[in-house]
Amino acid sequence: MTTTAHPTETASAAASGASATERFHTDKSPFEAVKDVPKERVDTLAREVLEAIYATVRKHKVTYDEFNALKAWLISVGEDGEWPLFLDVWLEHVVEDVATEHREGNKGSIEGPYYVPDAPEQGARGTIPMREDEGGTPLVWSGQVTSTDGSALGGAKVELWHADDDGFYSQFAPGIPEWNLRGSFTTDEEGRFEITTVQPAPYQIPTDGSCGKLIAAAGWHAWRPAHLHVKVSAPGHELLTAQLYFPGDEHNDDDIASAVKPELILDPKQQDDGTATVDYGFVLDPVKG
Ligand code: MBD
Ligand code: FE
Repeated sequence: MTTTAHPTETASAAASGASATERFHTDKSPFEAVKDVPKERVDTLAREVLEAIYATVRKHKVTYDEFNALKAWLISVGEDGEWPLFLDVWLEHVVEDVATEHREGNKGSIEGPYYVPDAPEQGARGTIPMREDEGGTPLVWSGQVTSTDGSALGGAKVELWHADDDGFYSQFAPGIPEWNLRGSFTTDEEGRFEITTVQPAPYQIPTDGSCGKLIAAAGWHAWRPAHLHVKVSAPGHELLTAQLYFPGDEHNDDDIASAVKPELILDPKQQDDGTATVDYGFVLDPVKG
């Protein structure tokens, strides 16, 4: 195994949960986007989800003690601010699959709870904001953004965010400079970019809150493989949200968030100077209609 040592400490669940919930409240207007959804669709979705739960209750003869534990647990997920974490870890992957199944270019992967828009602009070639003593293997990543017809997309935006070598995200875990390991890059006229960053470590979702309680009670693990988050956008094209992974990570096959796809695993080359280089580009689908 060539994975980096696992971090032993975790960010406080309440701190990152509260930040994730707060950010969701301020940056999105989720109800506005569905205000015209017909009653019939809401009825179908709500009823079929409930029916799936009824079937589970009957099949496994769920007891009042279990029902009350569920009630208490659901209340505590909200109190911990962990609804974004819960939904992104256990539900988003299937929504993402459905949302991108029509694409001919990159299909992508889940956004997760820790994206922040408007990261500092770095141009086509640059180093992501990081501390002077940032841990982790330096990674030089070059690539090209193209459309499905093969044409280069100059002026495309590549937003990159990822955890540090201890598995922590800036703006969510305390004590990390704002925008650390978050940057926005813009491709040159040939659609190319070159980003210098560090390889992130495998990541354990916060275990000291309600999601951790479920994981412990069910005997699961809390690990995600090391990953880079990206959003790639260009005028006239569908926004691509994706994650990139590293070969040999033991959690590529059992990601707690079920978000690894084989085509998203990088092929980095170790260089003699201790850095790793990797070439990986994106193909965006034009918006139809
Ligand atoms: C993460 O870093 C992440 O990417 C997801 C999907 C869930 C929790 C933490
Ligand atoms: Fe992540």
